[in-house]
Amino acid sequence: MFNKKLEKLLNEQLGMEAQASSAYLAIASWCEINGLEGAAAFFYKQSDEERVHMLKLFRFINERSGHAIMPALTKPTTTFKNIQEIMTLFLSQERKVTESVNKLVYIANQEKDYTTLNFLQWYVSEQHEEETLAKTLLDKIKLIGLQGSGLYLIDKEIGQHASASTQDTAE
Ligand code: OFO
Repeated sequence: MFNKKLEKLLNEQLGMEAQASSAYLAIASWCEINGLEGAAAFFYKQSDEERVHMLKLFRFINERSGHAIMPALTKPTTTFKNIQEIMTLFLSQERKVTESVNKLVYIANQEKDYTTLNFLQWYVSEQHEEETLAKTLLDKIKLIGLQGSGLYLIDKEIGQHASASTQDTAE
């Protein structure tokens, strides 16, 4: 019998992944219409990845004889000041998700649900990767600045990570 407390929390996690996918899609669209090709490619990709993370949770919950439920999503932010604001949002969004994953790990351990604990390890390392990437990109924006050709260089740099992070969507 699948632990009801964990089923509920995993469903909430699934909602967070869906919300992140929607938020990154809105960011990608804004970047695209504002000439930020690299950032648009990056966030379209991030959005796809979050959807994959959501689907993994769907499948896992149902495999454990629970019921995965798609929640209602809130409308994401659709306009932004600049790429620095976007990257700051990206980092804080990822930190929120990490916190939630950590809470899940703690409870899975407490409940002695070792299958869920094992399943969550993938999310733990994924969050570490994403947070590191968000922080690196934000640091680069601060270092290079958005003046003159800075914005062009930043956009190019971010775009390079769109083709580098293929790990999740390939699964
Ligand atoms: Fe789902 O990987 Fe970050 O949020």
